[in-house]
Amino acid sequence: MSSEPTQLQSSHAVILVIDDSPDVHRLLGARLKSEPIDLICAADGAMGLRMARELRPTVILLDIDMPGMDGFEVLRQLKDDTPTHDIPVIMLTGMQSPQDKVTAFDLGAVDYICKPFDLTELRARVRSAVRSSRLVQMLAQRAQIDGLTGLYNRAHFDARLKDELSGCQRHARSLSLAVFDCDFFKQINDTYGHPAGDEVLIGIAETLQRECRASDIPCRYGGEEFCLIMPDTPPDDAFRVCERIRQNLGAMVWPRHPERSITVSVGLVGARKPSHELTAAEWLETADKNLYTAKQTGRNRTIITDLMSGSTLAKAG
Ligand code: GH3
Ligand code: MG
Ligand code: MG
Repeated sequence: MSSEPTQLQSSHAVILVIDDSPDVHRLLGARLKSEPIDLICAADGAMGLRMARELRPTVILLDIDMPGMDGFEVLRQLKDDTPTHDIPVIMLTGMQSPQDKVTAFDLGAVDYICKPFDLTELRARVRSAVRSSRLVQMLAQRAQIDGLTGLYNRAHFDARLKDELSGCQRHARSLSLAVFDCDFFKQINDTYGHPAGDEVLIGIAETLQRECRASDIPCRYGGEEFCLIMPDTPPDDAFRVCERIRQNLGAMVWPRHPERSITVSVGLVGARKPSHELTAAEWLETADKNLYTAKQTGRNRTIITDLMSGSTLAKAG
């Protein structure tokens, strides 16, 4: 999840053709030349699967009848693999057998095109598959975004923390994780109303985004709790980031309640070289424990655990 799919960087749709016939590659290239697409070709199933995983094309055109691994087997593997599962696949079939079409649909193909290709039909079917692919992609992205603050939501956080932790463990790179919780937030809602509370949440999200690095991942965990994943950041650097965020928030004047400032408590955990022994859930648990200690010892402070030295340190504002 750390690298974004290629298609997000290009306005052109990327179409991957998997077909053993070079003539078909040439023919499709010529027929689809006028479309706003980039066409890439694979000559067999194994190469096609590799390219699909690496390039995440918008749509795949897949020949059924290929020597070695046939199109049905390729389709099965595409649908079994998370990175390629949602890519729409159009089957290319030379045969008129209804059973092949039924099998293809059962395995998860969205459409089929019969050879020899009818030009207008081919373009219409490719365009329609590109449209549905973009829709699925947009919905998948939205499902990971918090509606109020625009930050990543908890679903994204859970998957992303696991991902970043295993990457940092594998490459012996530092990692830190912070949990922020707004102090006495319920009082803001109760005293100034829910919209004022919402504005505070948006303000916290904006501060997190502004004060962290582009490679950091701020998320809304839920309610008035936020998480910040900081890859390649040792705990002492992460501590400085958290303190800067905490102090900036504490100094902000809020238009709806200029007389009432906002503070946050922070639980932080980090390691220069994350060990393979601790899971993402255990990292979060440690950060949460530190947050609890921050609340118990007066709020508006950061409590940090350095997993290498095993030390817990409290700093108050
Ligand atoms: P503490 O200092 O111990 O963290 O106290 P607190 O009042 O911040 O914590 P508590 O968990 O008691 O209250 C959290 C409140 O956050 C309760 C809930 O109604 C409110 N809340 C959760 N989500 C939203 C939201 O999206 N908008 C607003 N305005 N309030 C929310
Ligand atoms: Mg809370
Ligand atoms: Mg709170």
